[in-house]
Amino acid sequence: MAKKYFPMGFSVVCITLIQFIASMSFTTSQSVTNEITTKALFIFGDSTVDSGNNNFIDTVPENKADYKPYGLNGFFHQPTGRFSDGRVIVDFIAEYTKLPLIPPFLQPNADYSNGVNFASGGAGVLSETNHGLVIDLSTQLSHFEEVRNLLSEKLGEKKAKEMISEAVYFISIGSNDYMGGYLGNPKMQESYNPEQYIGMVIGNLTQAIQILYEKGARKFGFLSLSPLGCLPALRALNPGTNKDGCFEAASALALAHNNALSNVLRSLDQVNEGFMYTNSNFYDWLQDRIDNPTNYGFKDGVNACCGSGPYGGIFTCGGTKKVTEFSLCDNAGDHVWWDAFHPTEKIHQQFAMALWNGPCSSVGPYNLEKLFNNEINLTIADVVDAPENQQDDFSTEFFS
Ligand SMILES: *[C@@H]1O[C@H](CO)[C@@H](O)[C@H](O)[C@H]1NC(C)=O
Ligand SMILES: CC(=O)N[C@H]1CO[C@H](CO)[C@@H](O)[C@@H]1O
Repeated sequence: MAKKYFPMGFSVVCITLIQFIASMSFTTSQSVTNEITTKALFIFGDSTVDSGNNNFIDTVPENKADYKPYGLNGFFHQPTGRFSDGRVIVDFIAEYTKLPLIPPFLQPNADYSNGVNFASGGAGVLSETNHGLVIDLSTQLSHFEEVRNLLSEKLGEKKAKEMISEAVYFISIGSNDYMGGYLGNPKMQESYNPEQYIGMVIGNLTQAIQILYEKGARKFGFLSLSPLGCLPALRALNPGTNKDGCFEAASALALAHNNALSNVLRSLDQVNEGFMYTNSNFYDWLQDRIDNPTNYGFKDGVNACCGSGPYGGIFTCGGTKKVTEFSLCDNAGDHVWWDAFHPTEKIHQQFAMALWNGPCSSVGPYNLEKLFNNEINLTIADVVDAPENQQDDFSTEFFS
C-alpha cells in the first residue's frame, strides 16, 4: 500500500563505481587517504542505539533496560540500559573504528573526547512520540550543541571544528513514531493519513540532519527501519493479519519511510557540499534473517527470547512492567529477537559488520570504514555524485 506513495527503490552510488571513475579521471589518486587527527562517533536515536541515557531520566520501565536479564550474555558485568542481551550496533561500530565504547551523554563524568551517545529508548523524530518519557530528537540535538561548545572550550575552536567535521554521525530513529506514535495513536491517525504522517516524520528528520550539517557535521550513517510488522510485539498484537503473520500496515510504513529517507539523502548530497553518508537496506536484510534464520546461524527468526505470550511478543522481559511473569530462552544467540521489540546482540553485530565493510551492492554510497578512514576524495565524490553518473536502482542486488 505505502509503496505507491514513494515508488523509488533504494539506490546507491557504488563505491567501486566511484573508484573506477576516479581511476579514469584522476589517475594519480583514485582513493586518497588523509591522515586522521581526531576520530569521533556521535549517536542519535532510540532504543536501537541507546547505551544508557534512559538510566538517568524519569520514565516508565518500558523505556528502560537497566535490569536483568538485559545484558545477560556477560559482555558487560551488569545491565547497562542497552536493549539487548549484550552490545548494540554502535558498540561494534566503535570497536571496528578502534574507538573505546562511546559513553551516554547523561552518564556523570563521561569523557566526550571520542564522541557521545545522545540516544534515548522510546524516542521518536516527532516530539509528540512518547512525549515526556524520552529525550526527543530535538533535545538530543541541543545536547549535541552543548557538547560542541564544551569541545571548543577544551580543544580550541580550530581543533574542535576539525573533530566535528571528521566525526561520523550515526542516526537510528523513526520506529517509535510509526508504532506508538501512529498505529497506537488513533488521534494521530484521524489527523493525518499515512502519507502526510510520513512526510512530517521525514520533514523533521531532514531538518535535524540539516541542522547537524550546519553545525559542521559532514559524515552521516543511517540505520533504516526494519520490517516493523514482524517484530514479535506487532505479530502478537495482530495475529494473522497476513499469511506470514506480520502486521502489514506497520511494515508498509517502515518501507515508505525508508524509501523517502533514501530520496532525501540523495538530494541532501546534491545540495550540501562535502555531505557524505552510509545507508543500507536494513528492511530486506532483516526480513531475510527472519525468513531464513538458519542461513545466518540462527534457529528462530520469529519468537522473542525474552517475553511472554504469542511469539514472546508481550513486552514483559525483566518482569518490571505490569505483568511480572516472563520466560527466557536458553540461548539468545539462537534468536533474531531478544525481546518483543529488540533484536539480539548477534543481529546488532552482523549488521554492524555489514555497514562497516559491506560491498557496494548493499551499503552505499560509502560504507562506514571508508567514511571513518577518509578513503574518499571529496572532489571525486562530488563529481561522481553528479546526476549523470547515478545508477538507478540497486534494490534487487541488495544482500542477495
Ligand atoms: C515537524 O513535526 C511537527 C509535529 O511534531 C509538524 O507540525 C511539522 O510540520 C513538522 N515539520 C516538518 C518540516 O515536516
Ligand atoms: C587528485 C585530486 O583531485 N585530488 C583532490 C582531492 O580532494 C581535495 C579536496 O578535498 C582536492 O584539493 C584535490 O585536488
